Amino acid sequence: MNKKEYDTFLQYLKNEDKDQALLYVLGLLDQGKSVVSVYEELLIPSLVDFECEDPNQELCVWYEHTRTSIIRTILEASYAYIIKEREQRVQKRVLVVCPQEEYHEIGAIIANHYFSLVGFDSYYVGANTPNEDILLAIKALTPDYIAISVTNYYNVIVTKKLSQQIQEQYPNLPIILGGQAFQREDSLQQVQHHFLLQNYHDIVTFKKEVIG
Ligand code: B12
Repeated sequence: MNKKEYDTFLQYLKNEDKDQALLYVLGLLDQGKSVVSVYEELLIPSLVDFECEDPNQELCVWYEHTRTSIIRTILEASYAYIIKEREQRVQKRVLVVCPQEEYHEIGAIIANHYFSLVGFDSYYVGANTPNEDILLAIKALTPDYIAISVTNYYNVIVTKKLSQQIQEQYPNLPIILGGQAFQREDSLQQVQHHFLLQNYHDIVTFKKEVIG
């Protein structure tokens, strides 16, 4: 990790300077820094290690929302570099979803980008997607895998139901789980699944396992 780059980026975020934060990251990508390095060294730590420095705690939610929104913009803007860096297509589709009530979507967007980067045709539906709509998306897109991203532990129950519905209606569709909620062993045991993937390295290993 390049500490100078991270400190510079963090300063832009602390100033809520969306334009400079975005231009800085695009500049690094133009200079040849890889998408994965940008995500792992700058974007992910800036959210995971977020600490509110304002003594007025009421304002912290606002700071958190603003930072998330800036990171989301940068993630979307980096997609052109994913197309450039993408490995040979593997002709397999992955559908990435956040279940009902799951508003945390940055992890899902990153997973979607990582699947694309290693050659999958990856589709992301959006945060807080009702189970019925996810089942319809499966019908429309006919994916080879479905990846469910869950951050909030309280959404494990709705995910358990979703996983059962998928198994009933699409018994041959492998289910991938990921996200902070599944760092807990008890959550993982509640939801039927075939794979647990949490980061870029896991996705690379998964590709080797299923594609060869
Ligand atoms: C930003 C944020 C929000 C934003 C999200 C905006 C958005 N558009 O996504 C908003 C403001 C909406 C929000 C709301 C809430 N939040 Co919040 N939020 C966060 C925060 C600060 C960052 C989350 C984030 O984006 N992290 C960065 C990403 C990159 O990390 P990640 O999600 O873990 O994803 C990584 C991996 O998990 C993995 N991954 C994730 N999914 C998948 C899927 C696959 C297939 C793969 C391969 C990998 C993968 O890849 C990513 C890269 O490594 C965290 C604090 C934290 N330390 O994480 C709290 C946090 C997640 N929130 C929390 C809470 C409690 C809430 C609220 C209930 C608060 C409230 N009272 O309103 C609501 C709940 C909303 C809901 N029902 O979902 C708690 C969750 C605790 C719990 N119960 O489990 C946390 C941990 C804060 C805390 N310490 O209490 N939040």
